[in-house]
Amino acid sequence: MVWKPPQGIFEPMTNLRLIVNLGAGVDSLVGRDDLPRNIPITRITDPQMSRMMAGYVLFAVLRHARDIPFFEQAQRSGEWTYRHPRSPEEITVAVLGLGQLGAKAAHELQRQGFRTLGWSRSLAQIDGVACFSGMDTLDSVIGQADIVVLMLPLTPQTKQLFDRERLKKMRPGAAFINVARGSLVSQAALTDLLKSGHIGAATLDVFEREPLPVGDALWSMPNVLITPHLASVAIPATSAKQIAANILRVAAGELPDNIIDPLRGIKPRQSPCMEPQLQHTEGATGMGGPSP
Ligand code: OXD
Repeated sequence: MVWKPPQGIFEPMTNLRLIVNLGAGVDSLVGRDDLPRNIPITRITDPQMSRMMAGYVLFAVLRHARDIPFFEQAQRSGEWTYRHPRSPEEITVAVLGLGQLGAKAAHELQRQGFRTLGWSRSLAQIDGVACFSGMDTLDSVIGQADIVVLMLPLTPQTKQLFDRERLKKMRPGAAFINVARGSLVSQAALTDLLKSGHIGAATLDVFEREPLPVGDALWSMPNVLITPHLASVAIPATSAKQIAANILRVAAGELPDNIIDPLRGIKPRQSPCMEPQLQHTEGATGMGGPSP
């Protein structure tokens, strides 16, 4: 069972039958050249992790949507300042990445009444969510959103996908939430755009370097909330059952569940919120990575 295993660790393990990634993100395994051949690699995907992630995303979106940072600031100055609440229908939230975690978060957001857009490499279908796919739609999805939520997997194709140019496509004053991976984003550009106010606020759970170094400008920015990579974590009680079931499958000569392809990432599969007839647009996006 591994989480960010060091290079070469598997070489002496000649009896290895199964590798379990102790988390949902498989970016530390994809594309490595030291993985044993023909040994299945699985990841943890349990509904409680999706629920925990959806809870964090809902909190972060509601925090921005209900102007909570404004009231926190007003309280610090001892001011009773009224700002009329907006209704969720007036607020557009874009969820980028509609894998198991992203689909659940998008589903919860639309249930709250937000105008919810979803974007993923392969076209998804989620009730009440306007779904888009393909690189040619990404900037327009970002440009419509008051709140952008990043939930994409990190792959060679998505690394730094949110560079300065793309971040500038966000609506002036929009909020940015990243619960996926820091390296999807140019942190320097994000910091500059938060300073200039082009990006109005951010909730960041992940960073290019973790822990976020002492003295990083993001720490002291009043429009940034930082949490230490805990939006969702593997839950031992439920993960252990999933791992045990996979060990039994392998022992019985069967293939385990939740296999990932170490060359591509997560194997395309349906998310619980998606309809059976997924329309795959593979190739059209120019992204060869896993189904986000
Ligand atoms: C994960 C994570 O990928 O915690 O599970 O980031």
